[in-house]
Amino acid sequence: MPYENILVEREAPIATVTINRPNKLNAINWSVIAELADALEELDRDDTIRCIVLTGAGDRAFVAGADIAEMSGKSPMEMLAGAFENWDRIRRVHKPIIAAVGGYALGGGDELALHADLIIASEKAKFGQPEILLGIMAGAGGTQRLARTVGKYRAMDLCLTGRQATAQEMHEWGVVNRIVPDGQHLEEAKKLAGEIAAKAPLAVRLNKEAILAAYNTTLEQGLAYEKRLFALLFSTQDQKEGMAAFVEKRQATFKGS
Ligand code: CO8
Repeated sequence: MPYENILVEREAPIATVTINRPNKLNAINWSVIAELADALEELDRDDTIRCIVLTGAGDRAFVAGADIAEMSGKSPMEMLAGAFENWDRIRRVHKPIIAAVGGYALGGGDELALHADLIIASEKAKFGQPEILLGIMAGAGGTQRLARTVGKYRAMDLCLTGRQATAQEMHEWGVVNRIVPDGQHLEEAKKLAGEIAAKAPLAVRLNKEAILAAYNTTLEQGLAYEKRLFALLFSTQDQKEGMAAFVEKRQATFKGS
C-alpha cells in the first residue's frame, strides 16, 4: 500500500517503518498516525515479518511531537474524535516493535517511543514531554506510561518542566535499552530485531502479551495469566523443536507453529 508520510521496508523477517517528514522533524499529523496504524497492522498480519523497527527520517529527530500547526486550531471534540483510535491500534500490535531514536523524541514522539517494546537511542537523542510549554499536557499516554515506567517523581519532572532528558538519563531510568554512537541507532535496532525474529514467534508474542498485561493487572492476576500462557506454549511445535534442539545439542529452527 502506498503511503504519503511513512516508508515501509520489508527485509523479512524484519520490517522497518520510517516516519518521513524530516523537514518538520517528523512531527506526526493526523495522516501520519493513521498511516502508521495501517502499516503496523498490515505488518502484524504478515507471517513473513517477526519484528518491526520504527524510526524517523533524517538525523535530527525520531518525532518532535504531534504537528503543532495542525493541532493549534482544533476543538476539544475534534481532538477527541481525531487520532486516539489510531494510537490504540498501534498499542494493540502483537509483534515486538523496536523504536530506533536518533534525535528528538518529544511529546507525541516520546509517547510513540513509549508505545514500542524496546528503545535503542543514539548518544544525542533527547526525550521529553514539552506539552506544558504549549499550555497543554501529554495526551497519548505520556503521563501514564512514564509514571508506570520511571515513577511519579521523574514523570513529574519531565511533564511539569517540559525539559529534554538525555539518552543517558533515560537509560539510567530504564526507558532506553541501549545507547549507541550517533548514527548507529537504526543499524543496532535492526540487529536486535533480527535477534528477536530468530526466536519462536508464538513465544515472542505471548511474552509481549504477558509483560504488557503487568500494567493492567494485580500481581496475583498477572501470575495466573502468565501461568496459562506458559502452559499454552506446550501445545506448539516450536516448544518441541526448541527442547529437542537443546537435548540434541543443535540450533533450533522455529516455524511459528
Ligand atoms: N509540530 C509541527 N512542526 C514542527 C514540530 C512540531 N511538533 N517540531 C518541529 N517542527 C518544524 C518547525 O516548525 C520547523 O519547520 P519550518 O522549517 O517549516 O519552520 C522545522 O520543524 C524545524 O524545526 P525548528 O526550526 O524548530 O528546529 P530547531 O532545531 O530550532 O528546534 C525543536 C528543534 C527544539 C525540537 C523545536 O522544533 C521544537 O521545540 N519543536 C516542538 C516540540 C514540541 O513541543 N513537541 C510537542 C508537541 S505537542 C504533542 O506532541 C502532543 C501529543 C498529543 C498526542 C495525542 C494526539 C491525538
